[in-house]
Amino acid sequence: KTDNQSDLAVKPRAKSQRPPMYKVLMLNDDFTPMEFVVHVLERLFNMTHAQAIEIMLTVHRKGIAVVGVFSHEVAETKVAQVMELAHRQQHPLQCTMEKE
Ligand code: NFA
Repeated sequence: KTDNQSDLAVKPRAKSQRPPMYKVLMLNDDFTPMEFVVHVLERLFNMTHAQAIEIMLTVHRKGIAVVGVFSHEVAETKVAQVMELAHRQQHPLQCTMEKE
């Protein structure tokens, strides 16, 4: 018997698909203090002080940088937490997310 006509036709295996991941991006502005951005990166993105300074300076120089890649739910939470902290201190810091 050939495969296609057999009684036990084999279904194509569903491709194992990983959930889509989302980049969290931080944007530069002229007003948010550098040390506040460093604090946010340490506090919410579990970076060391050295890593946080490096990423903050990348945002400062290039205008934008990826600060982490997460599931949709975690990325949304991180963005909301950054915006909340910034707003509470009246800093205009902006954070957004985009599908990888
Ligand atoms: N550009 C800001 C300043 O010179 C620092 C900054 C870095 C702001 C990264 C936002 C993001 N004080």
